[in-house]
Amino acid sequence: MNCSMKIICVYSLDDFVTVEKPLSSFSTIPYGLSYVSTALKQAGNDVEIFVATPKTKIQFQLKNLIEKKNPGLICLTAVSSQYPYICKIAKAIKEIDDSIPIIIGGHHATLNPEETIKKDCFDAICMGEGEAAIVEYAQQISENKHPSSINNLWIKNKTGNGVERNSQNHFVKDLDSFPFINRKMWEPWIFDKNRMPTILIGRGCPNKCSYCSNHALARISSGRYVRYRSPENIINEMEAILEENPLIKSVFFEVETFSVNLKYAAKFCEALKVFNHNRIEKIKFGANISLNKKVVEDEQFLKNLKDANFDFVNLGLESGSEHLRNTVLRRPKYSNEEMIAFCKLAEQMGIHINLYALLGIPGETQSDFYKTIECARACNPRDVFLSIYYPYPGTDLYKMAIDEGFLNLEKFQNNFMERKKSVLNMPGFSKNQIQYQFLIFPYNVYKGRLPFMNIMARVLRGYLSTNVVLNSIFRKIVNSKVFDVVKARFAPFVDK
Ligand code: B12
Ligand code: SF4
Repeated sequence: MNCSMKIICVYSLDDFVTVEKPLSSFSTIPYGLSYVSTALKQAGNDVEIFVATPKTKIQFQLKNLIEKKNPGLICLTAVSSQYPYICKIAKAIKEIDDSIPIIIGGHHATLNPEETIKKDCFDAICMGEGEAAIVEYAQQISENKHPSSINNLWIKNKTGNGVERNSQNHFVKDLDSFPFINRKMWEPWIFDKNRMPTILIGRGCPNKCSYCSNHALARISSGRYVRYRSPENIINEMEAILEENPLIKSVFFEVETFSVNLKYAAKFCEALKVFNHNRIEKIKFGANISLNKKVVEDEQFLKNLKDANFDFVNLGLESGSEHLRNTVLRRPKYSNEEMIAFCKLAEQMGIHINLYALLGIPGETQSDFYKTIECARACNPRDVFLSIYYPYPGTDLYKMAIDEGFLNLEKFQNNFMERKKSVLNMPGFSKNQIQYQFLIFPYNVYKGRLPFMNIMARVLRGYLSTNVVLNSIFRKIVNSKVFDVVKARFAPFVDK
């Protein structure tokens, strides 16, 4: 299929560096919109990316861009917390020129299609994977047709009064069949092009954690939901990235969890070992993993990671309360002892651990959270990424939060900087108590272990992350060259 149309793809984020260069590095580009824009470009379209932050003068900038580009189609994407802002952007576009069709895809539209299609500002929505659908949609528009009969799309009819709800395709079986994403398109929006890039190595997760969207996303289409690219295909993409930028020293492999298929993980590690073998400067790697009985019992797993030159893994502890973890969060099964032993072993082998932890879980009490502090402290990770629970519409825990009366839908707004403030009202754990625990968490985990200044820097970082403007100032400072010099000068005082 070959069509040629001018298309603008819009992404938005609130954790940004500057309005002009909002994305700190290539690790923050969204894969969904990248695959969609790459597919459109490959089909012969002229595609441009636009990235909006809460501080972008959207009306002014979009007007200029639309006048300059004269697009035939605008593509939007949104996770739930970005959705209100993306709606504002869509409305602004319609005010500038209401003849330009607007299509929205991504997690919010996929999981809340009825609510999304009702909005006047959208002409169509994409549920689930969008590569094939968007190319067909653009093709039909370029042929001056009113788009119709495209799987994975819900399309408003010409009068805007009815909706054509098309069927869902199976999940795409062979991820190697996609072209590598076009990173060049994002370059104008990237602050530091040399920092660790990420490569998406698969799609989907077999676990059914109640707070995560995966169990809901898995129901959208039929066919295999959890898929991986072949090691050869990923290494080819990595080589292309390194050729483009030889200064890169480490790569993060993005996938929900690298440890769900241990056979695949072993095969991939072996391929990475061979890849690094012939290099003078070895590339370091990182990935997300989750524990389960199989991972705990597989003595080879950490050794494979080490041999492949993995420098760190991000590991989900989430809660130190085994009761909350098993019954409310529905995490894969692991005990606190197993978690602690795994972290110790990884550190002994020279693989750093970063933990993910959750606070303000529906039904959680302060004493439950103390168990999280205790377990995180015993794991002694390099870093802990603490999030305050945020209810994503379409997930089982969102429903539970409403049923239990913890979430008042009338007052619930998708705020900027989600996961940094509690949106639940819980009798056993107030919003103020949750916020206080969020701030002093680094102190509780690292007291006596790290220098006081280092702990205070982490506390300050947590505080700044709760505010859009302060967070952006922080990002600007840490991404500046001056900061590197200051960091090197003060490293002996703040590091371990
Ligand atoms: C990698 C990842 C990231 C990366 C990359 C970001 C990104 N947006 O891709 C990083 C680390 C930067 C990140 C950040 C965040 N993430 Co994230 N992330 C993921 C993860 C693990 C994989 C996403 C992915 O790349 N999938 C593969 C791609 C190819 O699929 P896709 O994104 O679904 O895109 C396809 C379709 O949706 C569709 N599509 C998407 N957009 C469009 C647009 C059009 C026009 C069309 C036609 C189609 C279309 O076509 C795409 C290609 O097939 C998912 C978990 C998951 N299962 O999806 C969470 C997930 C998307 N993240 C989530 C969240 C909440 C966030 C953050 C808000 C976290 C935070 N507090 O900072 C930010 C938001 C960033 C932003 N501004 O959008 C949630 C979203 C929940 C929800 N229901 O809204 C998820 C689902 C995890 C969860 N908790 O459940 N994330
Ligand atoms: S293991 Fe992680 S990615 Fe998988 S369902 Fe649970 S929270 Fe989501």
